[in-house]
Amino acid sequence: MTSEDKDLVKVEYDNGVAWVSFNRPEKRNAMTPKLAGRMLEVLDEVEVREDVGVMVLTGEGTAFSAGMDIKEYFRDMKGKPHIEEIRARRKNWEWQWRRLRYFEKATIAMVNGWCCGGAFLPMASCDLAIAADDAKFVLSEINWGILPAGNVTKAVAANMPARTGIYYAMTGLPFDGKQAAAYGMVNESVPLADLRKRTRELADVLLEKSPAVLKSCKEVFKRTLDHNLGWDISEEYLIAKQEQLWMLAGEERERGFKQFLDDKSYKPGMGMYKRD
Ligand code: ACO
Ligand code: V55
Repeated sequence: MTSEDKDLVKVEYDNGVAWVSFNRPEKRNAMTPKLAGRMLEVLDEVEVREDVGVMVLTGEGTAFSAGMDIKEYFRDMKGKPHIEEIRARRKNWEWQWRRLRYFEKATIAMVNGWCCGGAFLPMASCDLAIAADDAKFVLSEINWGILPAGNVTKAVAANMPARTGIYYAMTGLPFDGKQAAAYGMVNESVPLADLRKRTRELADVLLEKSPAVLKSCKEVFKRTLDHNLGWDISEEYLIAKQEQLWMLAGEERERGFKQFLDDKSYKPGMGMYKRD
């Protein structure tokens, strides 16, 4: 990987947070096969860092991401062996949902501007999302003659009301950050000038938690959702994960018991116990 390829994604570490930015602002952070390769490396790097508890995914410039690069992923693939196209797509999906969806750290998508088509996937794979009020979301696939494929349709159906999702998939009309928050596609929207500060505040809430408990919390949430577990299997699964977590990180709840029941130094309903 050349240093130029490395620059396609920017990574900054700051007090427990890894700020990961798509860094192709002149192309509105359209995602290329090289960018996908770089993202896989970055995810591997961030996931094992002990000093990171939260990863924020965002974009440099005026876009979060303009989706898949229409030239490199679509037009230039014409005439190439089908297997090459399949491999390129697989690498794209790999980081965007197989890898990102169950990432070991907490993840926040910080949607600073345009979020088009294929960019819905990494956005929706993050655990939480905050948008700028005037960020623009658009399922633009229909506007150039393809489907919101590669699981984009699934990401939309899972994160907004069905009537709303199908409306935007069929019309290719844009909606802004405020609307995205009202539909539940993102947790909240704030003025662009406050976006980074607000994201930092949310990251700090997550950083107070036990990393082992937080990791399991997102994992069980997503697995019960993704596999549409029935009540019985879901109960068995959650009990099993709970017991596994107690074996691995049982001291966490002991600390909580003590501070609440003995020391009376905190109330679980009003915030976190002291971890150190
Ligand atoms: N693929 C390839 N190139 C792109 C993409 C893209 N998805 N998005 C932007 N670019 C390029 C433009 O061609 C332009 O290149 P140039 O400077 O060499 O001419 C450069 O990025 C800047 O783009 P502009 O269109 O000039 O930026 P503007 O801010 O005016 O508009 C917008 C931003 C609305 C996002 C526009 O670029 C756009 O519509 N992009 C395509 C969005 C899209 O449909 N993406 C694919 C979704 S489908 C999928 O992901 C599978
Ligand atoms: C799309 C997305 C894909 C793909 C083909 O959103 C089309 C359109 C994320 O992968 O492989």
